[in-house]
Amino acid sequence: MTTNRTFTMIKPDAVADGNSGAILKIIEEAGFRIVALKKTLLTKERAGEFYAVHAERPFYNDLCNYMSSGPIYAAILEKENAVADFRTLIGATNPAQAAEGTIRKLFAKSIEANAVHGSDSDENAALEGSFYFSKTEQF
Ligand code: RTP
Ligand code: MG
Repeated sequence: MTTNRTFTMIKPDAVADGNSGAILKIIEEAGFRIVALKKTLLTKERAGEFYAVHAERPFYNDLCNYMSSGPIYAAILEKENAVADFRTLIGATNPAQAAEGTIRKLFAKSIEANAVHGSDSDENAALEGSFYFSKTEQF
């Protein structure tokens, strides 16, 4: 296994509920190193750009409204096998199906307001990280 990177967002529901610190603690305790971190507020247009891959899905408009409804944290994370291990740590998209102990099981409210994002491939992790961070913001 090689050390590589993934990208995450702590979504508006989790930030509004005051769960950001608890989620970052779980992430660090699972062995992920925080390479970059910022709190930001997406416009609906910018949320639409981030999720352009889902533009044809029925939930796209709701997702863009939700992701621009309040501040988020964006972060680049580093670990061996980062993409797959992070998706294991966060659990299934629908919290009703998320395994015990996963971040979504602990903090998600619904299939949409599901607390965190995790990249689904190395390629998307790099693209998503560069959506928020320049090279000089990644250490
Ligand atoms: P993410 O990209 O946020 O890590 O989540 P994921 O891979 O588990 O799920 P994905 O299929 O990529 O969907 C992206 C986000 O869209 C919202 N969603 N809503 N209402 C619905 O049926 C529905 N399905 C997905 C969720 O916020 C999901 O994380
Ligand atoms: Mg996804």
